[in-house]
Amino acid sequence: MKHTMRWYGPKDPVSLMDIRQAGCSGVVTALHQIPVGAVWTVEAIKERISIVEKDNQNYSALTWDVVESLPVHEDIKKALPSREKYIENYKTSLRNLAACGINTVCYNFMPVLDWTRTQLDYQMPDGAKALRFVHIDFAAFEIYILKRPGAEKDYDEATLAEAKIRFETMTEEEKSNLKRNVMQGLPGSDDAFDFDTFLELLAEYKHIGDKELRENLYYFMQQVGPVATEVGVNMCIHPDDPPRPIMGLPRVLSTESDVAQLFAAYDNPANGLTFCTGSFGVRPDNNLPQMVKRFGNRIHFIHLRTTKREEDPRNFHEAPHMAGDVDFYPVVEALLLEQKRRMEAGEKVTAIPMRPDHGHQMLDDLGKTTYPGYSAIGRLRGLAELRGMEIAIKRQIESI
Ligand code: DNO
Repeated sequence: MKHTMRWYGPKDPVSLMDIRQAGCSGVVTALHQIPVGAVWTVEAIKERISIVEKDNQNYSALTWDVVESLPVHEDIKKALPSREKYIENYKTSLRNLAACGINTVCYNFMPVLDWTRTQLDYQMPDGAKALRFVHIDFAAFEIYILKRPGAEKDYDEATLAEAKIRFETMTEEEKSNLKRNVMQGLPGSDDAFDFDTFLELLAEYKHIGDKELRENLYYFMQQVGPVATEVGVNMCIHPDDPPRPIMGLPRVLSTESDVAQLFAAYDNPANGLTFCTGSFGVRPDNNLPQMVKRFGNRIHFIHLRTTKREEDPRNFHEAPHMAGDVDFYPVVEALLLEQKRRMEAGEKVTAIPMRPDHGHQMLDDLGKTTYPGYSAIGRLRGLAELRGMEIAIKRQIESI
């Protein structure tokens, strides 16, 4: 695999040198400064490439391997008439990226929110901090803090009763932390992001159910897919996180069958997958090694991370990479066998870019402010463990 790390750009407290010294040969980044829906110009892309490559003469080389993400405008997800303009812009960005030699583009199709957690500093037994999702806290948030109309309808009696008690016993500080944590998953969120705007965004999905969102995703892929194919860009959708509907919003990329349906809607390798073990792995009904075997040639990017379901299995926290619900051995083995297949078939990309996804906040990073899940040392630990496993399995495959 090609080892990479996410880099949020020049403002990221984790430097390119940190990423290099973690043992990576590439980064995954995005032009976060460009508003969603606007074209990524060749000039802006080239500028970022030159920043990534600036120390390549003096140190081991880093390359920009994957765009994570080229975000999809909400109007496309909602199938508004203005989607045509945003789809055209998306195509232009794909052409521009290809012209600059960047051929792997990650995106997601989650309405309004991206990833969602209720706690960003869950203390692990060793004192490190992890991201966590607590079902009752989330219910308490949307019913009593956000006050989403109709939220109660999404919960059973027992959950509603528990959420009520939870809210009533929460301190003001806990309430404001919960609000801040959930809102972190909103692209571009900040303290100024008010609930009224948020509720309006949610309400705009009132008439969009599972079926409609699927149609809108497939339409998007059918439109941009031919351009991606023509210019040699592999698109790779990121699964929903958590992989189930939340806040009354449909989610259409959570399971093996969701992936299969999307692939059938535009049957071409350019319509591919970001295989995120952390997101898919939250559901016990997702068989990860089986998914790798089935979708192998469509996996263009890999996120390796695991969560641990808690006593209440609707809750999960992000576990150490080798100690969660994902059994990495068969997953990594299946991925390496896919690479072997590509090599033998003489395909262009034989080392699939992977990044250790998220990591605990630990050691020196406990005192620093970093992007939630993206501190340096926790990811370095995850990468080191995964790399060891990869080397061992590779040896084993070669010796067969
Ligand atoms: C979370 C990430 C996601 C991912 C997007 C891709 O840490 O994995 O935010 O980047 O969903 O579009």
